[in-house]
Amino acid sequence: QGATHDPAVWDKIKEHPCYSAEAHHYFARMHVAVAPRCNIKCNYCNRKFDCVNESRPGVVSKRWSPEEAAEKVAVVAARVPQLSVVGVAGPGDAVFDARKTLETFDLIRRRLPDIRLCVSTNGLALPEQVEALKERDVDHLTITINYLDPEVGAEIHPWIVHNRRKWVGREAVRILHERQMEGLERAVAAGMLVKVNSVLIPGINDGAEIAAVNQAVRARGVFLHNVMPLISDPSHGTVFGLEGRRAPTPAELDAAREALGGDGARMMRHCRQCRADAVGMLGADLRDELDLENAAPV
Ligand code: CLF
Ligand code: SF4
Repeated sequence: QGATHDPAVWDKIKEHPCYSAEAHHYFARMHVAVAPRCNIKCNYCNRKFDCVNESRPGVVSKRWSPEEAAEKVAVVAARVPQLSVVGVAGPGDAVFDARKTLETFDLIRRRLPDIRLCVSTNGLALPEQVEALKERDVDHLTITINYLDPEVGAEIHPWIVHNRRKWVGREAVRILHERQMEGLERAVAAGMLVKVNSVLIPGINDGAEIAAVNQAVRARGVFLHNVMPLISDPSHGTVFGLEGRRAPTPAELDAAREALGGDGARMMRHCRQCRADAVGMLGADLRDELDLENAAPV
């Protein structure tokens, strides 16, 4: 757990409920679903719903404009003293839809200069946006990385849109992989604490592949690796290109995390696979209680 002894790093994680298992008992995050568009296809994602970079599939998040989002964040900050982090995690890709994400952050910063900002992305559009995110003091960045081997990748991501062109198959996943690694390297070089989420899909990327991902991202200075289970309930809409794939059992998930984290490397184990509009402590959503749609402005 080396780097947590660094006071500057500790300062950045001590109030972040995802980056510190301890902090999730005391601090809350709020997601604002301002980024509806996405530039890749994940076979576990139903595009009508939310990005599962961070979110439970099969739920439709409340989408806001940047202005609405900033207003709602101010309302929550006034009513939820534990609020320490605001993140954009969809419902599409927060970095592909960078204009909206950055505008939202600028508006939030004017009202809440001390809040921590967090972003989740598939990484395809990341290399060019690292600087703009860093300029806004985004210290926490999550990239979803599910494969290194293009054979494996092609089973998970059938196509991408890059440079105004659609790419399919191995060519698509080769580009996505290169961009994810470049984005990760640039973000680490910019001083961000980068977390990698990997969706564990039995029979596709479990075993050697997930271990290879873990090695590759650790070699590039990732702060935390979060291996999350595929959610394969058909009612959640995740079956499309992964027809017949089941979620890992809790024992399989534990074993995969154990195999990667055995030498003390940082593994996240308390992820709740939040919705793109989640508000509150992890696992205890306050959306209904706060009734944000009808809340008076602050
Ligand atoms: Fe949100 Fe993600 Fe930031 Fe956390 S969630 S953008 S890092 S503030 Fe956290 Fe939720 Fe797991 Fe994400 S528990 S899904 S890891
Ligand atoms: Fe869906 Fe997110 Fe994948 Fe885009 S990156 S296809 S929104 S899971």
